[in-house]
Amino acid sequence: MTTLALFDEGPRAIADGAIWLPGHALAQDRALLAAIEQVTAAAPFRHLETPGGLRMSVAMSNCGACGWVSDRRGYRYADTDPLSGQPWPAMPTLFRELACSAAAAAGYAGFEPDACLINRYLPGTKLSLHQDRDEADFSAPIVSVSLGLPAVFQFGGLQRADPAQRLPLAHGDVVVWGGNSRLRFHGVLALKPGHHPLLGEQRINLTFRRAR
Ligand code: MD3
Ligand code: FE
Repeated sequence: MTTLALFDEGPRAIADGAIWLPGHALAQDRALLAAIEQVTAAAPFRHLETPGGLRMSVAMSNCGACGWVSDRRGYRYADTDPLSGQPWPAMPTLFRELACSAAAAAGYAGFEPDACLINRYLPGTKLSLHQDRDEADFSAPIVSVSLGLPAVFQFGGLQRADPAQRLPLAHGDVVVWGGNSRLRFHGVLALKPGHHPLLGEQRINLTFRRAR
């Protein structure tokens, strides 16, 4: 007997090296949320300071062997949470398995994330156009998982001024960014207010990275 996959529409290439897996994380949404709550009980969401002294609009936490941090000294991956001085919480097995299965479905077999950045958006939160380039090896993709309120994701080219496309990202969507898309500029428009049945008034995004 086959199971009807009513929501998972299968992989779709949205750019060279970038694959959208609509609904790929839907079946695990409750378990993912429980794991996020466990991680953020130990490493709470916080608003990092940019090197220029601005408070980031997105609230962040991490799990895994290392985590992405920003402060007056710059952007980097750190083995410990600067708030606690302790190692980041371990990456839940469910997280790792989801990231590896999504990467494999997108053609990136063998992806082994060592960091998971957890971003929290409340209404009005935005993420300005940027590149993810603090990782050691750009041959590994980044896997992103969207949960909660929908957001409009923007992705441009390899130069900040390149024209940007918009992609609506819904609860349960996974996108794998590798190959020629790995260093694209990208960002998230201000989150619109709303209510999500499972997450309430927020969006949470997980990004799985091979940082080292
Ligand atoms: C395209 N997060 O954490 S996920 C980030 O929705 C980040 O929270 C956004 O950008 C969010 O750095 C976007 C999608 C994403 C993540 C990494 C990428 C798209 C990407 C790296 C390269 C190109
Ligand atoms: Fe990014």
